[in-house]
Amino acid sequence: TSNFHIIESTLREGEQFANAFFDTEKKIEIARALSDFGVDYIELTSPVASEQSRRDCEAICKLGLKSKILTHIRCHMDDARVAVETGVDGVDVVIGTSQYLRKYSHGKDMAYITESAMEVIEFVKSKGIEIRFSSEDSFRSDLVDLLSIYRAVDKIGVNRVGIADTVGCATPRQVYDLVRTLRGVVSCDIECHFHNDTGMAIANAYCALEAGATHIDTSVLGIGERNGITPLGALLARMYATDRDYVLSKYKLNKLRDVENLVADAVEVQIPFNNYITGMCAFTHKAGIHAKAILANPSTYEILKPEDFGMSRYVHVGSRLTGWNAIKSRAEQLNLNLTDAQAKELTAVIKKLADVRTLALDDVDRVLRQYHADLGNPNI
Ligand code: HCA
Ligand code: CU
Repeated sequence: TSNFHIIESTLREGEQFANAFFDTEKKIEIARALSDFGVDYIELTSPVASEQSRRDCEAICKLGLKSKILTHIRCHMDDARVAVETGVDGVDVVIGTSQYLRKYSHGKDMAYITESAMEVIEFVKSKGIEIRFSSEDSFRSDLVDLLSIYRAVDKIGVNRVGIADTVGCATPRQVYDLVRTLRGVVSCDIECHFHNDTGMAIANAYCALEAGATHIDTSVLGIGERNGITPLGALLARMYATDRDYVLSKYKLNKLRDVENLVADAVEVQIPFNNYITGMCAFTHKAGIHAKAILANPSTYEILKPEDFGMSRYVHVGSRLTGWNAIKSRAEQLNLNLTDAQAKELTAVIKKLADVRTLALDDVDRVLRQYHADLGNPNI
């Protein structure tokens, strides 16, 4: 799983999100932010999608970003001819291989698909540009068909082959099996793309890496067609838990929140409350038992260190579940010293209040200060 690469598709898959509209300036701002963050590749909408899409693709290629720039096209010479003129470092080619797509989308058989794939690949390669060939709806495609086309494109020298769970139907075990099988068939890199319709997109990405995939497609906050794909932040959370040093060395994790805010603003959504790493409660500890252990050693209940992501830990102190260790610690933060017995007594007061309604931090602080002041005036 180590040594994975991120193909960041906010500016391609993400543009397929219902709310997404990125003008040139916004695309450039997002591309710069992603490159600065450290993603390996930035994938852009096809230059044949519209005139402006083509111009934007060219403009982003000219920025000289650290990330390599890709565009995403149909398996078609008309598209390929335009793509290679944009200045991209690589082209991601995709064609539907499932019975559904063959019947209801392009209507082509496997022989035709293979032939046009070969033509497009040879052409893009002849321009000295990276090329990836992917099937669409891979998990509802015939396995023999898939493996034979991947074997053929691997032989003529694609940089990567791709698997896409276009409809979000795949499970981690199916992903593991398919990628494992494919790993035995091709020698090139393997890219995977997972939709999240049934909440599998992160687990599937992880399983793909375990099985030998090398590249994972992400988008910021997971935005994409329908409910989207593997979120960038989620994949990084997962991979940080697996190999912290590698992830820390490669990505500017403390910029994650800025990147997410940038995209959230651009597409007019809120960061979900329970978002990986950046959600409002991602590092909040509430129950007394948790708070006590966290104050003694954060690793007890945290596998992600908030400071590695530019975030901070928060110990909730205003609920009926709050324990005295948390109250004592809060008092210390306010420079008010309490004995254990006093902290316990005060905690009982706070729990009683919090049985009526949860207290805000301000409320707790007020009670705390009052209690402390009263200690100096025992007659009041
Ligand atoms: C789509 C295409 C795609 C392509 C994935 C890829 C998918 O929008 O339907 O090229 O890696 O999900 O199949 O996004
Ligand atoms: Cu997709």
